[in-house]
Amino acid sequence: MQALSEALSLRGNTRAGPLARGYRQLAVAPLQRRRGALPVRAALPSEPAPQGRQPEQRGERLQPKAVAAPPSRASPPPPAAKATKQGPLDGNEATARIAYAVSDVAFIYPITPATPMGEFVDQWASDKRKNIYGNVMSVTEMESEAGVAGALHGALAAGALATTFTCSQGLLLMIPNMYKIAGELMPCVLHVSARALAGHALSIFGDHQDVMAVRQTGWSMVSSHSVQEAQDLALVAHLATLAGSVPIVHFFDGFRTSHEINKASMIEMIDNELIKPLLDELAPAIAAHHARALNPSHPHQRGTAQGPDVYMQSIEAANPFHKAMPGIVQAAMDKVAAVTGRQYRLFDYVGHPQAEHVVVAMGSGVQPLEAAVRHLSGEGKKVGVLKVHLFRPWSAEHLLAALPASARRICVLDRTKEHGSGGEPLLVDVSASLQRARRNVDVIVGGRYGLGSKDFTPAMALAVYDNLMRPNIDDIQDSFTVGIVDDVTFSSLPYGGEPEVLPAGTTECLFWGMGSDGTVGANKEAVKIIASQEGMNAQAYFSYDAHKSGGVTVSHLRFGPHSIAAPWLVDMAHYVGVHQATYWSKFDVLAGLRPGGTVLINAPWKTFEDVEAAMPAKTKTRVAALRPKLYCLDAGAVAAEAGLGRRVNMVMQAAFFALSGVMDMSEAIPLLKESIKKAYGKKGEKVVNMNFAAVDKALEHLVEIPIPQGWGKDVDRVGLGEQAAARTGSRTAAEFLENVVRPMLNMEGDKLPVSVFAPGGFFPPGTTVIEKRSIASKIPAWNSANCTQCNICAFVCPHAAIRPALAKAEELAGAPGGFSTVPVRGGGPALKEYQYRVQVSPMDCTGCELCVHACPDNALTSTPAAAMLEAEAPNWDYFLQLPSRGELFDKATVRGSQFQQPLLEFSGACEGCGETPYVKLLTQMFGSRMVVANATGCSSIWGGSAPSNPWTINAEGKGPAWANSLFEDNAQFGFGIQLGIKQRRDALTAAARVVIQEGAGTPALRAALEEWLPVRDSGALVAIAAKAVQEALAECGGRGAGLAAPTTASGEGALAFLQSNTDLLDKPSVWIVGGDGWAYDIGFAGLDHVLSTGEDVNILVLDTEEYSNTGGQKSKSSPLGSVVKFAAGGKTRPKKELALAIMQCYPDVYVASVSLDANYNQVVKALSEAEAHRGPSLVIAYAPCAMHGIAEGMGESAKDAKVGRGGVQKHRLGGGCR
Ligand SMILES: Cc1ncc(C[n+]2csc(CCOP(=O)(O)OP(=O)(O)O)c2C)c(N)n1
Ligand code: SF4
Ligand code: SF4
Ligand code: SF4
Repeated sequence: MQALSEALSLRGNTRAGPLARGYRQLAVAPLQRRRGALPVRAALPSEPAPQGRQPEQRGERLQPKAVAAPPSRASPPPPAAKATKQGPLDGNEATARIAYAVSDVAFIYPITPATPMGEFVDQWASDKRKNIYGNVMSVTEMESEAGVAGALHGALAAGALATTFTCSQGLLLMIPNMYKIAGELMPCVLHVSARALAGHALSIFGDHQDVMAVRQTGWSMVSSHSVQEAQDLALVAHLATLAGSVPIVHFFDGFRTSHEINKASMIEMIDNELIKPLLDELAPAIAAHHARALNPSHPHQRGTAQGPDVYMQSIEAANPFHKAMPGIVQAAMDKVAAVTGRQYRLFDYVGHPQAEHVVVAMGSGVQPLEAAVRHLSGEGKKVGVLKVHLFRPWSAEHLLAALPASARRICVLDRTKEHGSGGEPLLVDVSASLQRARRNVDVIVGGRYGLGSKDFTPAMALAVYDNLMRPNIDDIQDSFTVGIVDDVTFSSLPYGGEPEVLPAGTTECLFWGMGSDGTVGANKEAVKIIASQEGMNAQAYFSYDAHKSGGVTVSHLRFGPHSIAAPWLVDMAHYVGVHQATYWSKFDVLAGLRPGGTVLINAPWKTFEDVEAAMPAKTKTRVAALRPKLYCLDAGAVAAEAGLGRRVNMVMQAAFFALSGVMDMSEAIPLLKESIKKAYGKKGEKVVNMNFAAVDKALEHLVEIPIPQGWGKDVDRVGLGEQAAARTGSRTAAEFLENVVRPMLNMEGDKLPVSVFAPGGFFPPGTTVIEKRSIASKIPAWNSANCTQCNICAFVCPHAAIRPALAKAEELAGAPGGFSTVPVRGGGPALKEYQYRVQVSPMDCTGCELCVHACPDNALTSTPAAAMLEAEAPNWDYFLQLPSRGELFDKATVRGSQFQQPLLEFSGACEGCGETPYVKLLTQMFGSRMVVANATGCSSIWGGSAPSNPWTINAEGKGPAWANSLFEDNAQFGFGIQLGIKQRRDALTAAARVVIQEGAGTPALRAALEEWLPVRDSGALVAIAAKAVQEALAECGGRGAGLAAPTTASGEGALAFLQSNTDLLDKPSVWIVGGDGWAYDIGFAGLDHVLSTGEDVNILVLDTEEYSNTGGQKSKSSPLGSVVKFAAGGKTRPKKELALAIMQCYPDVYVASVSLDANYNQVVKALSEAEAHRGPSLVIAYAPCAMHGIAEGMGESAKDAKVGRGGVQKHRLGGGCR
C-alpha cells in the first residue's frame, strides 16, 4: 500500500523535507513576498508549483489521491486481522499504550478522568519500558495544563514526537497554545477523555463540551466511540498527524469509555511489532519534522508579529494541509485496518441501505443508537445511524457520500449544550453541509443527550427514532433533550422501558458496595477472570457517589459469549449483590433487577422474616413483583473470622461466582485464588492465606431465603413512578431537602425533573445534616471520670461529629437517661451553673479514631457501633436542642474554639481527613462572617458536592458563603470577592458619613454610625457596632429596600442605601482556601500576585503535599524522595519553600506554617493573627491525607505528622505580627 507520506505527495523529498524547505524559503525571502501580488509561493510549505498554476490548484495538488473520489458508503470487506492479543482494558489504558509506543516525550498534569493516561506513561517510563524507537519516554509533570501546552509547543518546535492527555478545564487552559501548534503545522496528538465543563457546577463526568470548545483551534479531531476504537483510532491519529503535519485531538467519552473495562481485541503492544512497520513508512515525515525543528545549524524564525499586509494570507496558506487531512486520516484508517482487520471510515454508516430516518452522532452514544437500529430493523423500519469519526476538518463530501441517498428525515444528536446558539455544533455542521450541497431532505432536527455522563440507553435512542418517524412531519420535535424530565421548557422526549438488545446469553449484574469495602477492586478482578476464559467476553463500568470515602459504589458487569457493545448502565440485572446490609433498607437496590433474578445480601439474616424486617415499602413492592431468588451471607462475620476486618470483597466475590453460574466453581475458585495471590502477594503469605480462608468459608455461610408462597399480594404496588413524578417544586429549605436532596442521596437523582433545580446551580447550606451515613464500625464512648475537658477530641475531629456540651441544671431535667454530665471545669463564676459532657453523633462519626488517639487522658474508647448507635442517638438529638454557649469563651484558644458551633459539619471527606479540622476550626472562629473562595481539589469536593453541603448556618441564619470558581484561578477569584466587598463597603461608609452630616434618620442611628465608623474594618470589634446600626435602621422604617447604588447626594438617599445594604455592616472575612497543588503549582502565579497587592485577604493552604483529589500525584510541595503518582520512581527534587519565598518577597504579608498535630495552639494563634492582619496573610497548614497510605490508618496520622512528612518548619512570621 502506498505510504502515508506518499499520499501527501511527500515522495522524493530530500532529508530536510518539504516543510523544512518551505520554512527556509520563508527565512530568506520576506521582502520578495511582501512585494508580490500573490505571495503564496514562498509561504507554501510544499514543493514548488508548476508555473502558471493558481493557488487553489496548489491546494488540490497537495491532496492525497484518496480524497479525490469520495468513499462509497459500503465499507470494503475488512482485511484479515493479523496476530492480536486479547485482554480487558479500559479506554485510558488502551490509548496510553499507543501514545507511549509512538511518542518520545509526554507532558502531563492530572485531571479526572484523563489522569490514568498520565499515570500509565509515568509508570512505564519509570519501568524503563522502550517505545517503538527504542527510547524510554521522557515524562514530565508541569504546573498546569497551560504549562503542559507551552512545553508541548516547545518540544514540538524542537522536533520531538510529543504528546499529552487532558480534558475539560485542562483542555481549555491549552487553547492559546493549541492555536500556536496548529498554526505552525506541528504533528502532535492530544488525547482527551472528554468531560463536561464547570459552568453552573463542576462535573468530572463525560460529555463533549470540552472538545467542542477547541474545535476552532485548527486541530483535526478524531472521535472514538468505544474502548476498542480508543485504541485503534489513537494509532490512526498518531499516524495521520505525522503524515499530515496537522495536530490531532483524539477524544473519547470520559468515564463511559475512559473507565469502561472491556475485553477488546488489542494490538500486541509489548514488542510493538505490528505498529513498527507503519511508523517505518512514515520515516520521511518524521525526518521532515526533525528538519523543521529550531536548530542553529539550519536556523529559522517562527512566531513573528505580522501586520495587516500578510497575516491573513499566511493563515490561508495552511489550507492545503487541512484540506488533505480527511484523505490522510482515511489512509491511516486503512493502514490500521490492514494490521487489525478493523476497518473504520471517516463517517461510518450502519442501518438499512435505503433508510429514510437517519440519526447522526459521535461518541459512545452511537452504540445505543446502533442497538435501536437493530431493534427497529427487526420491525421492518428503514432506519440508520451515521457515526462521525472525523469531526475536524469537517468533510461535507465524506458525510454526504456516507449518508444514504434515501434519507429524508435527519436528526443530529449533540452531547453538548451551547446556550444561545443557533444549534449545537454537530447539528450546524450537518445542516450546513446538506444546504450547501443543495441536498434536499424533508427535515433536519437536533437533540441533546448524555450531558455530564447522563446515561443514554437504547430506550432513549428509540425515543429519538420515534420522534423522527412521527406521522406528521410538523410534530417532530426539534432542539429536544432526551434522558431527563424537562418540565420547565418542555424539551424532553418521553421514552419507554428498555428493549432487550443485548446478544443472547449475556448476563448482567449489579453490585452495590461502599467505597472502602473492596467491591470495585473485586469486580475488576472478576472481569479479568471471566475474560480470561476462552470465548467469554466481559464489560465492567463503575459509578460512584461524591463522597471521598464511605460513599456508594455501583458496579455494572456484563459477560457472555458475544462481544458486548453496551455503554449504558445495567438496568435489567440477572444478579444484584448488596454488599452492605444497610443499603437494603436505604436504597432502591432492586430497581435494576429483572423478574426472577438473583439477589445476594451481605447480612446475618437467616429467615425471610429477618429480611422483611429490614425491607422498606419500596423494596417490598419490588420483591412482590419480581419474585427474586434471595440469598444472605454474613460476609462481615466470615471476613472478620478470617482476620480481614471489614473487607468483605473476597467473600462476596466467591458467592457471586457460585450464584451467577458464570463459570464452574471448580474453575473459578483456583482463578480467584490466583488473583488473590497477585493482589496481596506483596503483603505476605499471611494476608494471602486469610483471603483464601475467606473464599473457602464463603459458600458454607450462604443461606437461601425462600419467599413464602402468596407473600406480597397486599403490598402496595403503586407509588414509585408517582412518587418521582410528584417531586416537583421546592419553595422552602425543608422542601428542598425533601424534594431534591433526599432523592439525590437515595441515588434517585436521575428521576428529578428540571423544575426542582435553581437555575445557576445554587444549593442551600447545611444539607449534610440529613445524610446520617452511619459508616463507622466503632464509635468513641466517653468516660467522664477521666475527662479533663480539654476539648481536644472535638478540635481534631475532621467531621464535627464529637462536641463539648454545656447545659444548665434546669435544662437537664428533660434529658435522656444516658445524657450524663459532670460540673464544668474552670472558667470562673460565669460557668458555675453549667454541666459538661462530650457528645458524639453516632450516625455522623466515621470511626476514624483520631479523637481516641488524640485524647490526652484516655477518656475515649472505641466501642462497637451497634451499641453506641442505640445509646447515643437520643443523646445527640437532645444535645442539638441546647443553645450554643460559645460567647462565654475566647474563640482564639483551643478549648474555647470548640465551644463555638462548627459551621462545617459532616462533610464527605475521607475518614480521618487532615484538611477538614483546619477549615472546621476556621468556621468556629469566623464562620458567621466568612466568605470562602475554594480552589478545586479535595476541599471543593468534600465541601461542595451536590447535594451534600457541609457548610451550615448558626441559629441566626449566618454562616460561611462558599463558592468554587476553578482550580487555577482561586487566588484571583478570592481577590475579586475581596475587592467587590471593599468597594461596596466603601460606598456604605460614604453613605454613613452623609447620614451623619445631613442629620438624616434618628439621633440613635447617627450615634450608632459614629460608633461603627472607626471599627468598621476590625473583624473582632465591628459586630456589636454593626448590630446597633442595624437595630437603629430598623426603627427608621424600611424605605430603602432594594436600593443598589448610593444616593449620597442627600441624607435620605444615603439612609435608604444603608437600609438596603445592612448585610455589609459586619466585616466579611474573606478566606481563599485550596490545596498545595493549587497554591504551589497551578495557582502560584495568582497567589503570588494577590499577596503582592497588599489587599486584606487570608489564604489557607491545605498542604497534603500532593494532589489528593486526583489520587495523589506529585506537587512541588511533595518532599524529596516521596513516592507519589507522577513520580513513580520517587521525587528527585526537594519540597518548595513556599513560606520562605513569600516572606522574602513581601515583608508585609503575614506568613505562618502550621501543623495541627505538632502544636494545636500554634494553629489557633496563626489563624487569628492572619485574620486580624490588615493585609494579605498566608497560612500553610500541613494536612495528613488518606493518600499517604499511613500503615496504621488515619487514626494514627498525628504520629506520622509529628515525625515525618510536613514536620519540618512551623512558624508564624511577617506582616507586622512578628
Ligand atoms: C485546569 C484543571 N486542571 C486539572 C484539574 C483536575 N484537578 C482537580 S483537583 C486537582 C488536584 C488538587 O490538588 P491540591 O490543590 O493539592 O488539593 P487537594 O486535592 O490535595 O486538597 C486537580 C489536578 C482541574 N480541575 N482543573
Ligand atoms: S472517631 Fe473520628 S469521626 Fe468519630 S468522633 Fe472521633 S474523630 Fe470524629
Ligand atoms: S480529649 Fe479526652 S479529655 Fe479532652 S475533652 Fe475530649 S474526652 Fe475529655
Ligand atoms: S485530603 Fe486526603 S484524606 Fe482528605 S478527603 Fe482528600 S483524599 Fe481524603
